[in-house]
Parts: sequence; structure tokens; C-alpha cells
Amino acid sequence: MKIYFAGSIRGGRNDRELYLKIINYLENYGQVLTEHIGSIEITEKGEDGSNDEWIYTRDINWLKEADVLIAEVSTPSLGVGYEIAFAENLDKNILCLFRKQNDKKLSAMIAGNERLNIKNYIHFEEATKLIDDFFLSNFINQ
Ligand code: 6K6
Repeated sequence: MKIYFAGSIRGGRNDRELYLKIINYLENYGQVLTEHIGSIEITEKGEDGSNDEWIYTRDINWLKEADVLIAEVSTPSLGVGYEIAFAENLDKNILCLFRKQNDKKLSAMIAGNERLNIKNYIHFEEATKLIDDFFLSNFINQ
């Protein structure tokens, strides 16, 4: 199982530690192609001298290769939104995890799409249960 995990980078890194925990949990189910999303070395500023064209090409190739896309969508990110639309067009299985906080609302362009599997949670433990349910219903119970 190849898993593409998507989480905000230039959209803001406030949830980075949560991404890392989710990535570690996802490794129970397969290979996470995008482990770096949880890395403390990747900041929203991009001071690592990254080459955008190289990153885009690599990430699109990984998306094509992936069996599933798990997107943490609580921090709004153009890149994550793009990846969700791209994966939808490739007919990938998609799980979007949205952490409920105050009255922040998910973009209608994600929340209103019936083809996306959008799940709300508050604590990390609930997210792990949602991940279990996703893999059970899409791959194990078939
Ligand atoms: C370092 C500092 C800034 O950027 C970097 C390295 N950049 C990226 N490396 C790997 N994946 C990236 C990078 N920038 C965006 N992505 C992809 O887009 C990831 O797969 C994320 O899921 C998503 C984040 O998009 P933004 O718009 O929040 O950056």
C-alpha cells in the first residue's frame, strides 16, 4: 500500500506535529511517500533552497503512484487543495481529515464534494479510528 499524505507547508506549519503523528500511524498500513510533511526542517518560508518545479514534478509522480490520498485539511493550503483535486481526477481513494476548532469552517470546495470522504475529529485518537475505518471499509472488507 502506497500512501500519499498531504498537509500544509506554505499554508502554515501550525499542525506539523499532528502531521508527524498521523504519518507515524499511517505507517501501520503501508509506505508513506511524503514522510517529510511532518519534518521540522520544512518550514513555511522555504529557506531550504527548494526548487519548486522539482518538488511539483516529484509530488505529482508520487500522487500517480499512490493507492490512497490522506489529506489533513484543517490548515488551509493551496497545495493540499490542488492535490485533492488531482487525486480525485485520478479516481484515487481519498480521506480528508478536518480537526474541529472554534468556528473555523472547511472550504466549501472540499466540504461540498460528495466524492470526497470528509471526516471531522477533535483529538488525534479519533483521527486514528477514522483512518482504521477508512482502510477497513476500502481495502479489508471488500
Ligand atoms: C520547504 C519549504 C517550503 O517548501 C519546502 C519544500 N516544499 C515542499 N516539499 C514537498 N512537498 C511540498 C512542498 N511544497 C508543497 N508540497 C506539497 O503540497 C505537499 O505534498 C503538501 O501536501 C502540499 C502543501 O502545499 P502548500 O501550498 O501548503 O505549500
